[in-house]
Amino acid sequence: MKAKLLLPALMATLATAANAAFVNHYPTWSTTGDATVVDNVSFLTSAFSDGTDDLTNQNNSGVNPTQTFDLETFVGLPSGGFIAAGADVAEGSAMKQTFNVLAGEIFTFSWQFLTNDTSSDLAFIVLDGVFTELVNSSTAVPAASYGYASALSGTYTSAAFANDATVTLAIGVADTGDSSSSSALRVLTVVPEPSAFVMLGLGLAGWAGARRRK
Ligand SMILES: [Ca+2]
Ligand SMILES: [Ca+2]
Repeated sequence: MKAKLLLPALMATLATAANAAFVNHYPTWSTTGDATVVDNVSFLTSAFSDGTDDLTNQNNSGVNPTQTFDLETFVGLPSGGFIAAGADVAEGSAMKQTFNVLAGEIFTFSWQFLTNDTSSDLAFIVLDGVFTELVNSSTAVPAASYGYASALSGTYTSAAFANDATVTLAIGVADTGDSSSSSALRVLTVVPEPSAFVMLGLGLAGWAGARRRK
């Protein structure tokens, strides 16, 4: 009886522990550059507001993408941080949020990269000052969507956090090499949640505890 009840109770406790204050979508995230909500999903582009960097104007907000140095500052990189990470960023847009995580938690989100570039534009995250590329134009495949020539979708899952912590996550898209042939990133819900490993571990502990109490 107890064993049957304990695992659902633990899972409910963990679900509650997952950051209740966390907010999924822009505009609650702070943003820089061309950042909007399209079809209820955060939408970032590297397109100028005057439309001069594409055959058609891909800018959504009327705000220009942010230049390299200011973008580095926003996402939490030092000056020269993009180059140091191997990304020759010209301009881009980003969203960021600071939130609490518990030891063992991960965060995960789904993304869709859209591009008119065939070489090196990219989407990235910066987690507490550490740059990670999500995708670049060379791997996008022809698939017209939202006015772009190519697209690629994926899911990002972080490593489990070792300790309870307050972390800052920035997610962005950027032109690299030059500022033409825009790219965009759609960011679906970002969710901090207990890792499967922690869920399994606590589930087994609960099962063992229940057996001991019999
Ligand atoms: Ca480009
Ligand atoms: Ca551009």
